[in-house]
Amino acid sequence: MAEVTRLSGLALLLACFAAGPARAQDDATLPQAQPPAPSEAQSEDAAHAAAPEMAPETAPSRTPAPHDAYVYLGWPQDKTVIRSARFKLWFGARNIGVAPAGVTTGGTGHHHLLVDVPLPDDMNAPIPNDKNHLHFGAGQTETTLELPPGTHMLQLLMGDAAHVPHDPPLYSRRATVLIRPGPASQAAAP
Ligand SMILES: [Cu+2]
Repeated sequence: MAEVTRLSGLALLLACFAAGPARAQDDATLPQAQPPAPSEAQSEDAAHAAAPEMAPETAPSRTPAPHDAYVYLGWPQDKTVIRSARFKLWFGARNIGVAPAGVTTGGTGHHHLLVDVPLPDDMNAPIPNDKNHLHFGAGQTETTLELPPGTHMLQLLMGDAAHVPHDPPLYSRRATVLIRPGPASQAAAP
């Protein structure tokens, strides 16, 4: 009996020895940092758990394209030689409504003309707005363009209220045109 008590007393002493310095060290390295740490870790876990859910949610938030919708460049068509630096284009859409930017009515969008650039890599992002990506945010279906002589690529890409391509994206075939102003248009230019 006395033997058992001595043994358990020794075990208790050893346990205190082992726990004592360790706790002291914890206190030294993490002064008062331990109570907030678990809650921080918890909220971080929550953020991590939410992140994978949010990512797929962002992608499908793209406006669905009506399954039979398409856009097309009415003029100029592929391989057209244009005798004027300044020319009028017209374009159209079928089975999807053309609406000004900002209109969130389903089954609508507005045209964008890509000039000398490929389709955007990221179809989840708004279409850039620069001299190579022209927005027709008022719902226009024609425009007048002026391009330097030479070969140019034209392609339409529809965007939703927020200028993001539909899902799947609606774009026309790419038209390669040659701008070769004739003597008449050169003479007419001021
Ligand atoms: Cu736009």
